[in-house]
Amino acid sequence: MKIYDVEGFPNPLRVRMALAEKNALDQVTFVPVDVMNAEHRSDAFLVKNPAAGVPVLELDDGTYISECSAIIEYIDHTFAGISLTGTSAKERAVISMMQRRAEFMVLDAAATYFHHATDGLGPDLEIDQNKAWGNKQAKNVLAGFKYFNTVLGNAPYVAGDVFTMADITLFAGLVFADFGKLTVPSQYTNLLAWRAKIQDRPSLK
Ligand SMILES: N[C@@H](CCC(=O)N[C@@H](CS)C(=O)NCC(=O)O)C(=O)O
Repeated sequence: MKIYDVEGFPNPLRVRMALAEKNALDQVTFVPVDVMNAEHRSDAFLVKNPAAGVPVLELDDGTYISECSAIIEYIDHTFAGISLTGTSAKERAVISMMQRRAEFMVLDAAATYFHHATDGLGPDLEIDQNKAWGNKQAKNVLAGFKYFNTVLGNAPYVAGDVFTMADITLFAGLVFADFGKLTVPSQYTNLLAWRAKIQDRPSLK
């Protein structure tokens, strides 16, 4: 299988982390996408992902799968190792809920702030910026930090007792927040301690 992505970007990091957690990085061929020159908006790439984003997984039968949560579902069910998406009905539902919260409350909000209220990827790519909308999302990111600081005061990981896809999404959200220079306030000690713990995982080395 192939993964079209850009090394070092927050969403591609999610999938690379999932593969690393499964010890499966060597099972995939990474194909770099020239996002800075808008390759992801070309007709050829839009066939792979109409949302014009990376990463995209291409299976050996030619199926394209985009959206990190869907790609990680595929990875989780394909490779052995720890479960990233849960096994029981309750685990799967809670992980899915918490990963979606991490996505919209932190990661997507930080991405929107970065693209709309900062220089983002530069003037050639950041067309139709809406600064007010971007700045509103920065407030949402701060609310997300507060929420997850509380969550992580009650449990060691985002979806409970074990590391899952929800932790991957929140971690990537903090990376995206860094891109936009949105720092986690120092009083959010649970969130900061969790971040240090995740940073220490072999999958991030
Ligand atoms: N919801 C998508 C987000 C994908 C996404 O936005 N990726 C970013 C890279 S971190 C991208 O391709 N950005 C290109 C752009 O903003 O033009 C996912 O889960 O994969």
